[in-house]
Amino acid sequence: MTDTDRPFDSLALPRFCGVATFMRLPQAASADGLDVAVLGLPSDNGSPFRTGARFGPQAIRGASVMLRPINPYRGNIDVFSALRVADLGDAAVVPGYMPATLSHLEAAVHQVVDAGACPLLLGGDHGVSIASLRAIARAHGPLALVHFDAHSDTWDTYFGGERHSAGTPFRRAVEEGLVDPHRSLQMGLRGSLFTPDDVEQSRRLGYEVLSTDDMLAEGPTVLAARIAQRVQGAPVYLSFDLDVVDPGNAPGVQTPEVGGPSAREMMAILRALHDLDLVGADIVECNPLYDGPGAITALLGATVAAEILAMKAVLARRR
Ligand SMILES: [Mn+2]
Repeated sequence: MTDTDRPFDSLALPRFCGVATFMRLPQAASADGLDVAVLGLPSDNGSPFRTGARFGPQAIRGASVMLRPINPYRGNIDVFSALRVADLGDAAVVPGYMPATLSHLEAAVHQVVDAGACPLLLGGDHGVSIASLRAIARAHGPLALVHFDAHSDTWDTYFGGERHSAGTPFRRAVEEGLVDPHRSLQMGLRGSLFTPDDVEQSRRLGYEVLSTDDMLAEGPTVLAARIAQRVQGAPVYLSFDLDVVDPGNAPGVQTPEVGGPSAREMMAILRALHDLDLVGADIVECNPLYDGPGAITALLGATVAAEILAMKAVLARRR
């Protein structure tokens, strides 16, 4: 690993200088030789409510210049001496055209997987996840989904039969055999429902479902053990919808839901996760048009992404 593989040192060059890549990492044109490739999926074609997540990847990158390379919650690991990571920029999208956008996103993620790198994806609304799951499952087979979200996103159709939106990816993923629901969990659900059946529809698909109250009552350590037991060592796709966090700490999302975990509680849960065989992850629904002062949702998204990198770094160091 050379200095040019590492992020800019913010003790040498101030954070506000230069082009804002994720965590000030080098920018790369392809994922060749990388362990993890950061890729933006700037589509909000799938947003039934507040659009603007198309600006999420750049907002997360802008906030991520704050983050430093050492993770003290995982044995002071130097993430970028354990992993070769670069920022590939954004996938192409076709604003207003969902099928074309999903094809472009899938192709972009597939290029990353094909190069042998793990995609770390910055959304975009949650509708992007079906594209990345298609690309990643093609290489790894059915994935164990570890999904944090205030909503299940397992509805069937929207607006007279539309099958792809931010509210449908995890039903489509089961139908298409991309995730194994019996090794998957959805965590953090809360809030009002369209029908009394909204949560049961996920369980009928085979998912294990935990409400926000269940998740917080269990606590990080017990929850982490439950997740490890559920995924049974299968390749994991972690999908993190920022609306799982309370809108007080994450206002910049499409569909805020009152009464969620604080940023502190959520980070404690993520920091308790170890040893997951992560083959892909997304952080979605960052919408800077509705964000609070200080871009707090974007900063949370960046911090979640950095924690996922650190989790992978620990595994890579051990191998
Ligand atoms: Mn979602």
